[in-house]
Amino acid sequence: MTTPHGTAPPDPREGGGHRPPGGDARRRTLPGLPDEGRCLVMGVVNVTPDSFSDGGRWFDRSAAVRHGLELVEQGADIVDVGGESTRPGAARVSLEEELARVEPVIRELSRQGVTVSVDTMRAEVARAAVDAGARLVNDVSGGLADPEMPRVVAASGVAYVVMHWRGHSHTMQSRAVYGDVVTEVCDELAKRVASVLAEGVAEEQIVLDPGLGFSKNPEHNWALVAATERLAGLGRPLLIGASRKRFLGRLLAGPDGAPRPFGDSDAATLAVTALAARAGAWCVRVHDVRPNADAVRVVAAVEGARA
Ligand code: PMM
Repeated sequence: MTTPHGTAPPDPREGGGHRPPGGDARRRTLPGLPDEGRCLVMGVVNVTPDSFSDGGRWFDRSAAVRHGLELVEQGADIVDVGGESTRPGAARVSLEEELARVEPVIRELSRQGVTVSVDTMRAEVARAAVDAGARLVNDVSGGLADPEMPRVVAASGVAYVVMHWRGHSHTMQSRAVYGDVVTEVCDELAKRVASVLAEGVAEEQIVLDPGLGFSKNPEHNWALVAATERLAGLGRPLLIGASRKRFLGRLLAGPDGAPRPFGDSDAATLAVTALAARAGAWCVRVHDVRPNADAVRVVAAVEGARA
């Protein structure tokens, strides 16, 4: 597979990230990542036995690589490889186990020209992943879980997702307490950004993510989805991860109140994707890539026609 993005990421401190002339700051190009002039699609490969919706399916290394390639064929711009489940209540895996799960998959996908991100909270995994070819570090803890993370990201020069996070899986739901969830998430993200900048991460590396489902109840998630435009208006690229999350399954509960199973909420994910793309999100993180890749193209066509 070939890619126009096969070169090493430029050093963002040398101006690698830029705003397209007359373009939208929310959609600006990030160092080493594609710029398609529309909301990007990040396909998920969880190399875990126990993730939210696809745990166990891609646990085998070659199955994970095959799945990553399949997602690119279906229209993924980025493939996000993770080795640790973040579902509520999940136990942490050891560093060695996480490394063994993700490093070979990232190396092989990168070798085949795929733009890969690594979903990890560990600096050492991020470092190995970047060495193996990853172009983005997707840290759901926004640098809180591992104090070394911002320095490793700064030295690597790759893009960095700072997600809103209040604690590890075993405690996160007890921390879903907010007065005004949107304002609090914005404020907490701003603090994280200030902190990682102070550690040497460059402005142009940073992507924000409200962390749907992480220390949030359904009403918090819906308030954040409703506020996508405000979040995108913070002036940084915005990533939205709604795919197959519990709040979608709860919305679609049957008459008996039983939430829809994870794999059966893909149409609801698609609706969030279209809304997020329209509201200026930089990228959506999804499991079922093809329909979401279609949806972001529809939104881009409508925006193009309006312009
Ligand atoms: N959600 C999950 C894992 N990683 N990363 C980002 N940036 N944003 C998210 O919302 C996010 C994430 C959990 O979902 P999964 O277990 O279905 O992959």
